[in-house]
Amino acid sequence: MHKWRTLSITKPTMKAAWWKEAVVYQIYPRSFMDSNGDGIGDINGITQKLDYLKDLGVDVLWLSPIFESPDDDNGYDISDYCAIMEKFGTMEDFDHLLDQAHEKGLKIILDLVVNHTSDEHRWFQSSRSDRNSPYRDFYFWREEQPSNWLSFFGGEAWEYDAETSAYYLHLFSKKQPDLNWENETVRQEVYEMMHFWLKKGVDGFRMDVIPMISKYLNFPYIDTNDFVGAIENTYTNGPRLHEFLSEMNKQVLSHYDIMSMGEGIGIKPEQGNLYTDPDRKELQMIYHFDHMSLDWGKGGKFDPQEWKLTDFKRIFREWHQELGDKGWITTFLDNHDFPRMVSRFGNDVDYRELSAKLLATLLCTLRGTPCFYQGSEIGMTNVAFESVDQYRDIESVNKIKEYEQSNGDLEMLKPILQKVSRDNARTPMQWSDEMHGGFSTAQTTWIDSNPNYLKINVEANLTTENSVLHYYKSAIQLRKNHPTLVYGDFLEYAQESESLYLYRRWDSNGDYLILLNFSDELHALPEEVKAIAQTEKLLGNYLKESEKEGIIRPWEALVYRINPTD
Ligand code: TEU
Ligand code: CA
Repeated sequence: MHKWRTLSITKPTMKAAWWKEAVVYQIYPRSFMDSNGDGIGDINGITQKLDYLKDLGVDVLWLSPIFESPDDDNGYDISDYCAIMEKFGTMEDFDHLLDQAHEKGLKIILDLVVNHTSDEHRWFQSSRSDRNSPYRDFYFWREEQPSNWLSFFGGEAWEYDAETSAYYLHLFSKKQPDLNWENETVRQEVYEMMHFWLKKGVDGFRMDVIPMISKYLNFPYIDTNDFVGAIENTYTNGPRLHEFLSEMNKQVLSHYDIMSMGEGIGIKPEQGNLYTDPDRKELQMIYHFDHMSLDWGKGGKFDPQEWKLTDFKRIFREWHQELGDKGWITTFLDNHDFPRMVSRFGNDVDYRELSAKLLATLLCTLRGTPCFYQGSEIGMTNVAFESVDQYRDIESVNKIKEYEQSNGDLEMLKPILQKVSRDNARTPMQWSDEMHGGFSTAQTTWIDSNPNYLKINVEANLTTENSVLHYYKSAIQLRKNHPTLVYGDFLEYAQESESLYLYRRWDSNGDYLILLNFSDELHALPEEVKAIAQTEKLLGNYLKESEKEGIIRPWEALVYRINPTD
């Protein structure tokens, strides 16, 4: 009966840290809350909602960029790192937000976007206008086009600039020239800017495309049919990357008790510890994309394929094994760059609430710091925009243009956009069933709301006992009350199942069993799991107990504590 108690209980070697125990909540400021009725979310809007966030139980708020920017890529193109975007408010508004957040025990981390700046940043302006400018070498200028690199947002990554008769590198849009980290002054400027925010009391950074800051200076040719391969093999993990990160740690990060969370694009499990092993003194954690990109086809993100649970499980298993008791990851299933998690990994039609709750259970019981994106806590879904004119994201807009120019049938593109566009996650937060979901009192907002706000909104969730929101609160509290769910070891059952994700988290403080059914069908639990006896149920997303024993219902999520046996 108790054969599964034979797990050898070892002493935990994983070091405890507040940022491992924390739950992160990402805010996309322009879509969170509009306080002044201009149709754009803003900083004061966030301040208004701090009590809501505190009540949800999250600890750290990651704000997508709030800095001055011409907004070519919604603020990921920064023209002044130390100024607030006018649309979002003022520096006083920000100081007030930080103050209020701290008063409530919430931390705030900012988006550090230093692989590139805006082309409207004064460094680039000077660099472009004068070949002898001290800023010339802040960017990559070449007389001849060095290679065939492609940009993430379509077209070539080397842009010819007529003003100065040379090519510059931009891995993202033309308005996002890549910074040359080989130049020591660039690095010093970045570190100084980081100190500016940290001295204000900011609690850390999420670091945008950080694996890309060191370039292979021969800019090797890529296989243009394999963009994912180009990212992994050529654009990321350049020769001086770890040198730069150690330097940043030494000069900046190590001076504060803060969170550092790298966007881990292009990082493979075997590289995870190079970034996050504490002994190496670089970053605390990264979030890898392996489970997010597994359905990108050869042509990249706009060529979606179905994902498989076995791949998903294998990825987390491999990361877990590779990191061991050293490095650490952030876990996430969506953010402002991806479709909504319930639409992608759950079933947003027949089992929206159950599957949203299941995904929350997953993130709150996996090893890694969970990072939730605004709106997931009420089960917000992808949006089916009827017209391509409703898209705002540069990635989608460029794709639409490309289609138009090649006489592609836009009707064919529509279902793809509805599935993969980043705007799926960028529609306004749904607070109530009022106009624009209570996000704004303006007639029109910068992007249309998802019409399902009539049904899916915070107010309705607050007043419904069994709502997704209330479940989130319980799942978050569960993680906080049981540190084994943070630090414990990880053991899987039925690895080959395409429907069931079944695992155990355990250490000398406790032993937990997590059962997740990622399918629309009822399944029998494997014998080895049924044999685990004497358990206490801590969390479940169905109201009633199942009448049959040993089965798990569609999208059912269960967390048990396995009682110690003698
Ligand atoms: O994203 C990095 C990135 O590579 C994304 O382009 C991602 O691959 C893509 O969104 C998937 O479709 C970061 C930011 O999160 C993103 O919003 C920015 O557009 C990008 O960097 C440039 O700063
Ligand atoms: Ca506003």
